[in-house]
Amino acid sequence: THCILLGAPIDEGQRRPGCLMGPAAYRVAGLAQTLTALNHSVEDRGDVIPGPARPVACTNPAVHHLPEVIAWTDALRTAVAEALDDGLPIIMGGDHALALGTVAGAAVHAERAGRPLFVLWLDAHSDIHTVRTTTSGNLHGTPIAYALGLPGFDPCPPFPHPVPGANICMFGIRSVDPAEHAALLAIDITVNDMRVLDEHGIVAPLRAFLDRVEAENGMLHVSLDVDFLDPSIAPAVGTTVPGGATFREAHLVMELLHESGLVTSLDLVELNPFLDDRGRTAKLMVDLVGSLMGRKVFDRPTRSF
Ligand code: DIR
Ligand code: MN
Ligand code: MN
Ligand code: MN
Repeated sequence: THCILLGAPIDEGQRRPGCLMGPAAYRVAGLAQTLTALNHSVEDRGDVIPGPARPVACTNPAVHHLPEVIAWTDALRTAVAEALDDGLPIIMGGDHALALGTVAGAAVHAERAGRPLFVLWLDAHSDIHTVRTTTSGNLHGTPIAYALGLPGFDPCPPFPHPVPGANICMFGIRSVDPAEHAALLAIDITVNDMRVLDEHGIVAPLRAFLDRVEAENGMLHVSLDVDFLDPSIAPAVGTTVPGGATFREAHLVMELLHESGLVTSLDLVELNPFLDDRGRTAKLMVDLVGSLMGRKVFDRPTRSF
């Protein structure tokens, strides 16, 4: 696979400074070297540069940095849609507000390719606020609602080709705000919260989703938020929530994704290197990408017991 690294040092979608160091941390942690060692070609296109932030009217006084986030959205939509022509874009964030642009870029490309777009959201949070409903004002909590084409994004460029709720699947969810709860109930979206994973494990629900992507010849955008992982293994994130995915659960997700061969683009979001413990979270994220791109303990045929 030709892997295209895109840095997205966006920090404005939340309030704790540090995510802008994410792309540098992934480079230091050896993301490119990890991919090269797995026999992939790697092209680091450097950091995406947003255009100027232009003032916009916004009726929700809690919202902050909307002009900056819109500038990032425009720049990332174009960069991801273009990168998809050439290979597998891996977007090194940056906070989760970058997904307003990356999912839009994937949607642009999918429409051109005449294929449906599916989204796998690996996160503690459902990120389904609109610019109107967010009470924190942190736009990293909004990309799912934007991708669905929900109303409430008036100041933003319209989402190019909205993703049907049925094409979105979430894993790891354990923190949902009241307005998000209402939105999730109103939409046909698959929410595999931590309770589902406790009860059924990760394999059956993930295979069910991947089977649908394959049956429809879909493109698959994966958005991996660091807080999907349990804070005990991934401390470098501003919004830790206890009870997250374990080390093996996370690797298993990636291994199943690799076997499916379906992933067409990937976000790595919310890493805050300032909060890390000797780079362990950055290294874990790089290792998860390794599993997603084919690293395994044994390269063996299926019979193992
Ligand atoms: C919360 C937190 N739902 C908000 N969202 C986060 O501010 O809207 N998403 N941290 O990753
Ligand atoms: Mn700022
Ligand atoms: Mn998120
Ligand atoms: Mn999150």
